[in-house]
Amino acid sequence: MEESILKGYEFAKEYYAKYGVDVDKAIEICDNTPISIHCWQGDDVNGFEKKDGGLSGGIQTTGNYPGKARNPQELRADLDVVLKHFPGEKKINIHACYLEADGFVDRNEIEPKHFEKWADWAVEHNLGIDFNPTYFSHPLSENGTLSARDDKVREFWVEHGIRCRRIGGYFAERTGKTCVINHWTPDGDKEFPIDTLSPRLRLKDSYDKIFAETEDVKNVMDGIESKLFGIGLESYTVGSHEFCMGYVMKKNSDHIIMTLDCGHYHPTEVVSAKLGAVYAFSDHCLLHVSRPVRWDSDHVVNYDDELKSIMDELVRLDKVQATYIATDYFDASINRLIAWITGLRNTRKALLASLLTPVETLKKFEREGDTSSRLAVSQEYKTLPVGLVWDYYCAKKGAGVGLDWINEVKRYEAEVTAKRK
Ligand code: RNT
Ligand code: ZN
Repeated sequence: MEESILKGYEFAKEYYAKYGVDVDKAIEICDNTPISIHCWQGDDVNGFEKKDGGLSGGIQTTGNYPGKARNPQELRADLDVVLKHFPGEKKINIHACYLEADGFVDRNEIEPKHFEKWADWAVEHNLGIDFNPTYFSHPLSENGTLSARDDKVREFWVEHGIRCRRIGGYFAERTGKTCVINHWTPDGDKEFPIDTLSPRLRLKDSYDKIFAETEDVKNVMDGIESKLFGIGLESYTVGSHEFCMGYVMKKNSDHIIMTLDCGHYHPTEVVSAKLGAVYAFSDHCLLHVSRPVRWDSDHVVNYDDELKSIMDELVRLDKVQATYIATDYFDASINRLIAWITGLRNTRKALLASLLTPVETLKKFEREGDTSSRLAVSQEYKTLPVGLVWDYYCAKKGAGVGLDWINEVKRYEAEVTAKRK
Protein backbone atom coordinates (compact mmCIF):
# COMPACT_ATOMS: atom_id res chain seq x y z
CA MET A 1 0.00 0.00 0.00
CA GLU A 2 1.18 3.52 -0.79
CA GLU A 3 2.73 5.17 2.20
CA SER A 4 0.63 8.33 2.01
CA ILE A 5 -2.55 6.24 2.21
CA LEU A 6 -1.28 4.39 5.24
CA LYS A 7 -0.22 7.66 6.87
CA GLY A 8 -3.64 9.15 6.19
CA TYR A 9 -5.29 6.19 7.85
CA GLU A 10 -3.09 6.39 10.94
CA PHE A 11 -3.83 10.09 11.21
CA ALA A 12 -7.57 9.57 10.80
CA LYS A 13 -7.56 6.84 13.41
CA GLU A 14 -6.06 9.17 15.95
CA TYR A 15 -8.39 11.97 14.97
CA TYR A 16 -11.56 9.85 15.23
CA ALA A 17 -10.44 8.43 18.56
CA LYS A 18 -10.92 11.90 20.03
CA TYR A 19 -14.62 11.48 19.29
CA GLY A 20 -14.65 7.96 20.64
CA VAL A 21 -15.02 6.43 17.17
CA ASP A 22 -13.31 3.12 16.39
CA VAL A 23 -12.17 3.30 12.76
CA ASP A 24 -11.35 -0.39 12.34
CA LYS A 25 -14.72 -1.45 13.71
CA ALA A 26 -16.46 0.96 11.31
CA ILE A 27 -14.51 -0.49 8.38
CA GLU A 28 -15.39 -4.01 9.43
CA ILE A 29 -19.13 -3.35 9.65
CA CYS A 30 -19.06 -1.42 6.39
CA ASP A 31 -17.22 -4.23 4.65
CA ASN A 32 -19.62 -6.91 5.92
CA THR A 33 -22.80 -5.10 4.91
CA PRO A 34 -24.19 -6.51 1.66
CA ILE A 35 -25.07 -4.02 -1.06
CA SER A 36 -27.05 -5.43 -3.96
CA ILE A 37 -25.80 -4.37 -7.41
CA HIS A 38 -28.60 -3.82 -9.93
CA CYS A 39 -27.62 -5.53 -13.18
CA TRP A 40 -29.68 -3.19 -15.37
CA GLN A 41 -27.25 -0.25 -15.47
CA GLY A 42 -25.12 -2.33 -17.86
CA ASP A 43 -27.59 -2.55 -20.72
CA ASP A 44 -30.14 0.23 -20.22
CA VAL A 45 -32.77 -2.09 -18.64
CA ASN A 46 -33.06 -4.13 -21.85
CA GLY A 47 -32.63 -7.70 -20.69
CA PHE A 48 -32.17 -10.76 -22.87
CA GLU A 49 -35.61 -11.85 -23.95
CA LYS A 50 -35.69 -12.80 -27.57
CA LYS A 51 -38.35 -10.31 -28.53
CA ASP A 52 -38.68 -6.82 -29.96
CA GLY A 53 -39.97 -3.80 -28.14
CA GLY A 54 -38.22 -1.33 -25.89
CA LEU A 55 -38.39 -0.22 -22.30
CA SER A 56 -41.86 0.71 -21.05
CA GLY A 57 -43.62 1.15 -17.73
CA GLY A 58 -43.03 4.87 -17.31
CA ILE A 59 -39.25 4.54 -16.97
CA GLN A 60 -36.69 5.65 -19.55
CA THR A 61 -33.00 5.40 -20.14
CA THR A 62 -31.65 8.41 -21.97
CA GLY A 63 -28.33 8.72 -23.75
CA ASN A 64 -26.48 6.81 -26.40
CA TYR A 65 -23.03 6.20 -25.01
CA PRO A 66 -21.38 3.42 -26.99
CA GLY A 67 -20.52 0.01 -25.58
CA LYS A 68 -23.54 -1.33 -23.77
CA ALA A 69 -23.63 -5.04 -23.01
CA ARG A 70 -25.51 -6.93 -25.73
CA ASN A 71 -25.74 -10.36 -24.18
CA PRO A 72 -25.34 -12.11 -20.81
CA GLN A 73 -21.67 -12.87 -21.44
CA GLU A 74 -20.87 -9.21 -22.00
CA LEU A 75 -22.97 -8.09 -19.06
CA ARG A 76 -21.23 -10.53 -16.74
CA ALA A 77 -17.81 -9.49 -18.08
CA ASP A 78 -18.73 -5.88 -17.30
CA LEU A 79 -19.98 -6.92 -13.89
CA ASP A 80 -16.61 -8.49 -13.16
CA VAL A 81 -15.10 -5.03 -13.63
CA VAL A 82 -17.76 -3.52 -11.36
CA LEU A 83 -17.14 -6.13 -8.65
CA LYS A 84 -13.43 -5.44 -8.69
CA HIS A 85 -13.85 -1.72 -8.08
CA PHE A 86 -16.63 -1.92 -5.54
CA PRO A 87 -15.28 -3.06 -2.18
CA GLY A 88 -17.24 -5.01 0.42
CA GLU A 89 -19.90 -7.71 0.60
CA LYS A 90 -22.02 -7.77 -2.55
CA LYS A 91 -25.09 -9.32 -4.08
CA ILE A 92 -26.24 -9.25 -7.66
CA ASN A 93 -29.75 -8.04 -8.39
CA ILE A 94 -31.32 -9.30 -11.60
CA HIS A 95 -34.64 -8.82 -13.33
CA ALA A 96 -36.78 -11.60 -14.78
CA CYS A 97 -36.17 -10.22 -18.28
CA TYR A 98 -32.49 -11.16 -17.93
CA LEU A 99 -33.30 -14.84 -18.43
CA GLU A 100 -31.26 -17.07 -20.71
CA ALA A 101 -33.18 -19.41 -22.99
CA ASP A 102 -32.76 -20.82 -26.48
CA GLY A 103 -35.90 -19.27 -27.88
CA PHE A 104 -38.53 -16.86 -26.62
CA VAL A 105 -39.92 -17.79 -23.21
CA ASP A 106 -42.80 -15.65 -22.03
CA ARG A 107 -42.99 -14.17 -18.55
CA ASN A 108 -45.61 -16.67 -17.41
CA GLU A 109 -43.35 -19.56 -18.43
CA ILE A 110 -40.03 -18.71 -16.80
CA GLU A 111 -38.36 -21.34 -14.64
CA PRO A 112 -35.24 -21.67 -12.50
CA LYS A 113 -33.42 -23.35 -15.39
CA HIS A 114 -33.53 -20.06 -17.33
CA PHE A 115 -31.45 -18.49 -14.58
CA GLU A 116 -29.01 -21.31 -14.01
CA LYS A 117 -26.08 -19.47 -15.59
CA TRP A 118 -26.66 -16.48 -13.35
CA ALA A 119 -26.75 -18.78 -10.35
CA ASP A 120 -23.53 -20.54 -11.46
CA TRP A 121 -21.80 -17.23 -11.94
CA ALA A 122 -22.97 -15.94 -8.54
CA VAL A 123 -21.87 -19.09 -6.74
CA GLU A 124 -18.49 -18.87 -8.44
CA HIS A 125 -18.13 -15.30 -7.20
CA ASN A 126 -19.60 -16.08 -3.77
CA LEU A 127 -22.42 -13.59 -4.32
CA GLY A 128 -26.00 -13.67 -3.15
CA ILE A 129 -28.70 -13.04 -5.75
CA ASP A 130 -31.71 -10.75 -5.50
CA PHE A 131 -34.53 -10.83 -8.00
CA ASN A 132 -37.28 -8.78 -9.63
CA PRO A 133 -40.38 -9.77 -11.55
CA THR A 134 -40.52 -7.68 -14.73
CA TYR A 135 -44.00 -6.16 -14.86
CA PHE A 136 -43.12 -3.86 -17.80
CA SER A 137 -41.68 -3.87 -21.32
CA HIS A 138 -44.25 -6.39 -22.50
CA PRO A 139 -47.29 -6.19 -24.81
CA LEU A 140 -49.54 -7.28 -21.93
CA SER A 141 -48.34 -4.50 -19.64
CA GLU A 142 -49.81 -1.65 -21.64
CA ASN A 143 -53.09 -1.46 -19.68
CA GLY A 144 -51.96 -2.46 -16.23
CA THR A 145 -50.49 -5.72 -14.98
CA LEU A 146 -51.46 -7.03 -11.53
CA SER A 147 -54.24 -4.45 -11.38
CA ALA A 148 -55.51 -4.83 -14.96
CA ARG A 149 -59.25 -4.88 -15.49
CA ASP A 150 -58.93 -7.82 -17.88
CA ASP A 151 -58.97 -11.09 -15.90
CA LYS A 152 -56.76 -12.90 -18.40
CA VAL A 153 -54.10 -10.18 -18.27
CA ARG A 154 -54.14 -10.19 -14.49
CA GLU A 155 -53.84 -13.97 -14.39
CA PHE A 156 -50.84 -13.79 -16.72
CA TRP A 157 -49.02 -11.42 -14.37
CA VAL A 158 -50.03 -13.30 -11.23
CA GLU A 159 -48.44 -16.36 -12.81
CA HIS A 160 -45.32 -14.29 -13.49
CA GLY A 161 -45.18 -13.24 -9.83
CA ILE A 162 -45.63 -16.83 -8.68
CA ARG A 163 -42.83 -18.05 -10.94
CA CYS A 164 -40.56 -15.27 -9.75
CA ARG A 165 -41.02 -16.27 -6.12
CA ARG A 166 -40.12 -19.85 -7.04
CA ILE A 167 -37.03 -18.64 -8.90
CA GLY A 168 -36.16 -16.59 -5.79
CA GLY A 169 -36.35 -19.80 -3.77
CA TYR A 170 -34.03 -21.46 -6.27
CA PHE A 171 -31.50 -18.63 -5.95
CA ALA A 172 -31.61 -18.85 -2.16
CA GLU A 173 -30.97 -22.57 -2.38
CA ARG A 174 -28.10 -22.23 -4.83
CA THR A 175 -26.32 -19.39 -3.02
CA GLY A 176 -27.22 -20.24 0.58
CA LYS A 177 -28.21 -16.59 1.00
CA THR A 178 -31.61 -14.95 1.36
CA CYS A 179 -33.03 -13.77 -1.96
CA VAL A 180 -34.73 -10.41 -1.76
CA ILE A 181 -37.41 -9.98 -4.41
CA ASN A 182 -38.68 -6.55 -5.30
CA HIS A 183 -42.21 -6.28 -6.66
CA TRP A 184 -42.82 -3.11 -8.62
CA THR A 185 -45.71 -2.58 -11.00
CA PRO A 186 -45.93 0.54 -13.16
CA ASP A 187 -49.76 0.39 -13.30
CA GLY A 188 -51.29 3.84 -13.46
CA ASP A 189 -53.06 6.43 -15.53
CA LYS A 190 -52.06 9.55 -17.44
CA GLU A 191 -55.20 11.25 -16.14
CA PHE A 192 -56.92 10.99 -12.79
CA PRO A 193 -59.31 8.03 -13.05
CA ILE A 194 -62.95 8.16 -11.97
CA ASP A 195 -62.57 4.92 -10.05
CA THR A 196 -59.33 4.95 -8.07
CA LEU A 197 -60.30 2.11 -5.75
CA SER A 198 -61.06 -0.89 -7.99
CA PRO A 199 -57.54 -1.13 -9.52
CA ARG A 200 -56.13 -1.10 -6.00
CA LEU A 201 -58.44 -3.85 -4.84
CA ARG A 202 -57.35 -5.89 -7.84
CA LEU A 203 -53.65 -5.24 -7.12
CA LYS A 204 -54.19 -6.29 -3.52
CA ASP A 205 -55.95 -9.45 -4.64
CA SER A 206 -53.17 -10.27 -7.12
CA TYR A 207 -50.45 -9.91 -4.50
CA ASP A 208 -52.53 -12.06 -2.14
CA LYS A 209 -52.77 -14.76 -4.80
CA ILE A 210 -49.04 -14.70 -5.54
CA PHE A 211 -48.16 -15.08 -1.86
CA ALA A 212 -50.87 -17.65 -1.07
CA GLU A 213 -49.78 -19.82 -3.98
CA THR A 214 -46.10 -19.81 -2.94
CA GLU A 215 -46.24 -20.25 0.82
CA ASP A 216 -43.76 -23.13 0.57
CA VAL A 217 -40.98 -20.91 -0.85
CA LYS A 218 -38.19 -20.47 1.68
CA ASN A 219 -35.51 -17.82 2.34
CA VAL A 220 -37.13 -15.21 0.15
CA MET A 221 -38.04 -11.69 1.24
CA ASP A 222 -40.56 -9.65 -0.75
CA GLY A 223 -40.31 -5.89 -1.04
CA ILE A 224 -43.37 -4.03 -2.26
CA GLU A 225 -42.24 -0.87 -4.05
CA SER A 226 -44.43 2.19 -4.31
CA LYS A 227 -44.07 5.08 -6.70
CA LEU A 228 -45.44 8.57 -7.13
CA PHE A 229 -45.78 8.61 -10.91
CA GLY A 230 -44.27 7.33 -14.14
CA ILE A 231 -43.69 8.97 -17.51
CA GLY A 232 -47.00 8.82 -19.35
CA LEU A 233 -48.69 7.77 -16.09
CA GLU A 234 -48.45 11.09 -14.32
CA SER A 235 -51.77 11.42 -12.53
CA TYR A 236 -52.37 8.13 -10.81
CA THR A 237 -50.29 5.20 -9.58
CA VAL A 238 -52.12 2.10 -8.38
CA GLY A 239 -49.22 1.04 -6.13
CA SER A 240 -48.91 4.40 -4.43
CA HIS A 241 -47.03 4.87 -1.16
CA GLU A 242 -50.18 4.60 0.94
CA PHE A 243 -51.29 1.49 -0.92
CA CYS A 244 -47.97 -0.32 -0.56
CA MET A 245 -47.41 0.69 3.03
CA GLY A 246 -50.98 -0.31 3.86
CA TYR A 247 -50.51 -3.66 2.16
CA VAL A 248 -47.27 -4.48 3.96
CA MET A 249 -48.56 -3.42 7.36
CA LYS A 250 -51.86 -5.25 7.00
CA LYS A 251 -50.15 -8.46 5.92
CA ASN A 252 -47.90 -8.31 8.96
CA SER A 253 -45.86 -11.12 7.43
CA ASP A 254 -42.26 -12.00 8.18
CA HIS A 255 -41.25 -11.80 4.51
CA ILE A 256 -43.36 -9.00 3.02
CA ILE A 257 -41.63 -5.67 3.54
CA MET A 258 -41.64 -2.12 2.21
CA THR A 259 -39.32 -1.03 -0.56
CA LEU A 260 -38.36 2.62 -0.33
CA ASP A 261 -36.91 4.03 -3.54
CA CYS A 262 -35.26 7.43 -3.05
CA GLY A 263 -36.77 8.73 -6.29
CA HIS A 264 -40.37 7.76 -5.67
CA TYR A 265 -41.75 10.56 -3.51
CA HIS A 266 -42.81 14.18 -3.71
CA PRO A 267 -39.82 16.49 -4.22
CA THR A 268 -39.56 17.62 -0.60
CA GLU A 269 -40.16 14.16 0.87
CA VAL A 270 -37.09 12.15 1.76
CA VAL A 271 -36.60 8.48 2.52
CA SER A 272 -34.26 9.31 5.41
CA ALA A 273 -37.21 10.85 7.25
CA LYS A 274 -39.38 7.77 6.74
CA LEU A 275 -37.12 5.06 8.13
CA GLY A 276 -37.80 5.76 11.78
CA ALA A 277 -41.53 5.38 11.17
CA VAL A 278 -41.20 2.24 9.06
CA TYR A 279 -39.11 0.59 11.75
CA ALA A 280 -41.75 1.30 14.36
CA PHE A 281 -43.83 -1.35 12.60
CA SER A 282 -41.44 -3.54 10.59
CA ASP A 283 -38.35 -5.60 11.24
CA HIS A 284 -36.88 -5.04 7.77
CA CYS A 285 -37.13 -2.89 4.72
CA LEU A 286 -35.57 -2.78 1.27
CA LEU A 287 -33.89 0.39 0.04
CA HIS A 288 -33.59 1.33 -3.60
CA VAL A 289 -30.73 3.76 -3.45
CA SER A 290 -31.20 6.15 -6.33
CA ARG A 291 -31.23 9.92 -6.92
CA PRO A 292 -34.22 11.97 -7.94
CA VAL A 293 -33.71 15.00 -10.16
CA ARG A 294 -36.91 17.02 -10.67
CA TRP A 295 -39.29 14.54 -12.28
CA ASP A 296 -36.75 11.81 -12.90
CA SER A 297 -36.17 9.08 -10.36
CA ASP A 298 -33.15 7.15 -11.47
CA HIS A 299 -30.01 9.27 -11.67
CA VAL A 300 -26.63 7.88 -10.65
CA VAL A 301 -26.27 8.00 -6.88
CA ASN A 302 -24.26 11.01 -5.74
CA TYR A 303 -22.44 11.43 -2.46
CA ASP A 304 -25.04 13.97 -1.37
CA ASP A 305 -26.78 15.06 1.80
CA GLU A 306 -29.76 12.77 1.43
CA LEU A 307 -27.65 9.67 0.84
CA LYS A 308 -25.64 10.55 3.94
CA SER A 309 -28.83 11.19 5.93
CA ILE A 310 -30.18 7.77 4.96
CA MET A 311 -27.02 6.03 6.12
CA ASP A 312 -26.90 8.17 9.29
CA GLU A 313 -30.43 7.07 10.04
CA LEU A 314 -29.63 3.37 9.55
CA VAL A 315 -26.67 3.67 11.90
CA ARG A 316 -28.54 5.69 14.52
CA LEU A 317 -31.52 3.33 14.45
CA ASP A 318 -29.15 0.38 14.56
CA LYS A 319 -30.80 -0.95 11.39
CA VAL A 320 -27.78 -1.45 9.13
CA GLN A 321 -28.17 -5.23 9.38
CA ALA A 322 -31.97 -5.18 9.17
CA THR A 323 -32.05 -3.13 5.97
CA TYR A 324 -31.58 -4.66 2.53
CA ILE A 325 -29.59 -2.08 0.59
CA ALA A 326 -29.87 -2.18 -3.20
CA THR A 327 -28.99 0.32 -5.89
CA ASP A 328 -31.34 1.39 -8.70
CA TYR A 329 -30.34 3.85 -11.43
CA PHE A 330 -29.68 3.83 -15.15
CA ASP A 331 -27.66 6.28 -17.16
CA ALA A 332 -26.79 5.71 -20.82
CA SER A 333 -25.27 9.14 -21.39
CA ILE A 334 -21.83 8.38 -19.94
CA ASN A 335 -19.57 5.34 -19.68
CA ARG A 336 -22.00 2.86 -18.14
CA LEU A 337 -19.38 1.22 -15.99
CA ILE A 338 -18.18 4.49 -14.56
CA ALA A 339 -21.80 5.42 -13.81
CA TRP A 340 -22.38 2.04 -12.19
CA ILE A 341 -19.23 2.02 -10.05
CA THR A 342 -19.54 5.68 -9.03
CA GLY A 343 -23.04 5.17 -7.61
CA LEU A 344 -22.04 1.97 -5.86
CA ARG A 345 -18.89 3.43 -4.33
CA ASN A 346 -20.87 6.45 -3.15
CA THR A 347 -23.37 4.17 -1.45
CA ARG A 348 -20.64 2.26 0.39
CA LYS A 349 -18.70 5.42 1.17
CA ALA A 350 -21.76 7.08 2.71
CA LEU A 351 -22.32 4.00 4.86
CA LEU A 352 -18.71 4.18 6.02
CA ALA A 353 -19.04 7.89 6.81
CA SER A 354 -22.10 7.21 8.95
CA LEU A 355 -20.41 4.35 10.75
CA LEU A 356 -17.65 6.82 11.58
CA THR A 357 -19.96 9.23 13.39
CA PRO A 358 -19.93 9.60 17.19
CA VAL A 359 -23.46 8.21 17.54
CA GLU A 360 -23.09 7.23 21.18
CA THR A 361 -21.90 10.71 22.13
CA LEU A 362 -24.80 12.31 20.27
CA LYS A 363 -27.31 9.95 21.87
CA LYS A 364 -25.93 10.77 25.28
CA PHE A 365 -26.36 14.52 24.69
CA GLU A 366 -29.92 13.88 23.62
CA ARG A 367 -30.72 11.71 26.64
CA GLU A 368 -29.36 14.40 28.91
CA GLY A 369 -31.36 17.12 27.17
CA ASP A 370 -28.20 18.88 25.95
CA THR A 371 -29.55 19.73 22.52
CA SER A 372 -27.01 22.52 22.03
CA SER A 373 -24.12 20.06 22.15
CA ARG A 374 -26.12 17.66 20.01
CA LEU A 375 -26.34 20.28 17.26
CA ALA A 376 -22.79 21.56 17.57
CA VAL A 377 -21.12 18.15 17.55
CA SER A 378 -23.33 16.85 14.75
CA GLN A 379 -21.96 19.70 12.63
CA GLU A 380 -18.33 19.34 13.65
CA TYR A 381 -18.03 15.73 12.63
CA LYS A 382 -19.28 16.42 9.12
CA THR A 383 -15.81 17.46 8.01
CA LEU A 384 -13.85 14.73 9.75
CA PRO A 385 -11.36 12.96 7.48
CA VAL A 386 -13.59 10.19 6.15
CA GLY A 387 -11.85 10.32 2.76
CA LEU A 388 -8.60 9.10 4.28
CA VAL A 389 -10.37 6.08 5.77
CA TRP A 390 -12.18 5.42 2.50
CA ASP A 391 -8.92 5.47 0.52
CA TYR A 392 -7.29 3.11 2.98
CA TYR A 393 -10.26 0.74 2.86
CA CYS A 394 -10.30 0.72 -0.96
CA ALA A 395 -6.54 0.20 -1.12
CA LYS A 396 -6.74 -2.67 1.35
CA LYS A 397 -9.45 -4.33 -0.73
CA GLY A 398 -7.62 -3.71 -4.00
CA ALA A 399 -10.64 -1.79 -5.28
CA GLY A 400 -8.68 1.17 -6.61
CA VAL A 401 -8.09 4.57 -5.06
CA GLY A 402 -8.96 7.92 -6.60
CA LEU A 403 -8.10 8.06 -10.29
CA ASP A 404 -6.73 4.50 -10.40
CA TRP A 405 -10.02 2.74 -10.85
CA ILE A 406 -11.27 5.28 -13.38
CA ASN A 407 -8.18 4.79 -15.51
CA GLU A 408 -8.60 1.05 -15.30
CA VAL A 409 -12.23 1.22 -16.42
CA LYS A 410 -11.18 3.50 -19.29
CA ARG A 411 -8.63 0.91 -20.32
CA TYR A 412 -11.36 -1.71 -20.31
CA GLU A 413 -13.45 0.65 -22.40
CA ALA A 414 -10.70 1.02 -25.00
CA GLU A 415 -10.01 -2.71 -25.11
CA VAL A 416 -13.51 -4.10 -24.78
CA THR A 417 -16.67 -1.99 -24.63
CA ALA A 418 -15.69 0.57 -27.30
CA LYS A 419 -15.32 -2.30 -29.77
CA ARG A 420 -18.96 -3.35 -29.36
CA LYS A 421 -21.01 -2.22 -32.29
C1 RNT B 1 -39.00 2.05 -11.24
C2 RNT B 1 -38.60 1.31 -10.02
C3 RNT B 1 -38.03 -0.07 -10.25
C4 RNT B 1 -37.14 -0.14 -11.47
C5 RNT B 1 -36.43 -1.46 -11.64
C6 RNT B 1 -35.84 -1.60 -12.99
O1 RNT B 1 -39.36 3.33 -11.00
O2 RNT B 1 -37.73 2.07 -9.27
O3 RNT B 1 -37.38 -0.49 -9.10
O4 RNT B 1 -36.20 0.88 -11.49
O5 RNT B 1 -37.26 -2.49 -11.32
ZN1 ZN C 1 -36.71 1.23 -7.62
